[in-house]
Amino acid sequence: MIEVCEGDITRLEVDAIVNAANSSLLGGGGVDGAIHRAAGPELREYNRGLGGCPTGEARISPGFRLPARHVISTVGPVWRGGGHGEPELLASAYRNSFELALAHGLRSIAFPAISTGVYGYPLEAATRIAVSVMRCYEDRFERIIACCYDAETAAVYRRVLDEIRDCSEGGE
Ligand code: AR6
Repeated sequence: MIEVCEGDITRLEVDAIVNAANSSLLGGGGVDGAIHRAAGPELREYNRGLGGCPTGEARISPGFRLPARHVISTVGPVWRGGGHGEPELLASAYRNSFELALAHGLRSIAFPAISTGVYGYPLEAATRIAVSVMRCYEDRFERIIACCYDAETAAVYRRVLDEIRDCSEGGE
């Protein structure tokens, strides 16, 4: 079951919220800033011990002051025109976040629209990759939430979820 929610990911009571982080894992703007503010300084302190995260990989932390039990930080690609491995790296960011959640026995997970803000990935293309990977994991989770911060993103997710109904691991 994949749900589209419109609003602030930091409010969700789920096993894990995914953070669209940068490779330092120490905080930034956008959803990353919101998650660090809501989790408290403990998240930054904890993440300092993780030693960063390469693009396409994921790391797990406790949720600290968040209603979510864990934060899974992943680093999406910066959009550089599409010919620099961006689709594969974005698919890996989603896939590695799901795999980490499964390895920790988590059953509910919420994602922001990774890379579509500061990192500039075109929304439609990014959503098609996100949904393609989500379809591969929907049977293994109770809840998968696409947490969209604005109405335009939510509308694109709803339409793409209608169009893409099967798993295609690499994106498409
Ligand atoms: N809840 C849900 N979604 C949100 C929230 C929120 N509270 N706030 C923003 N968004 P971005 P990126 C949406 O820029 O493109 C940071 O500085 C936002 O509207 O947060 O992966 C990091 O440190 C957009 O749809 O992430 C990195 O340096 C989506 O989240 C860099 O930005 C992603 O936008 C990562 O850039």
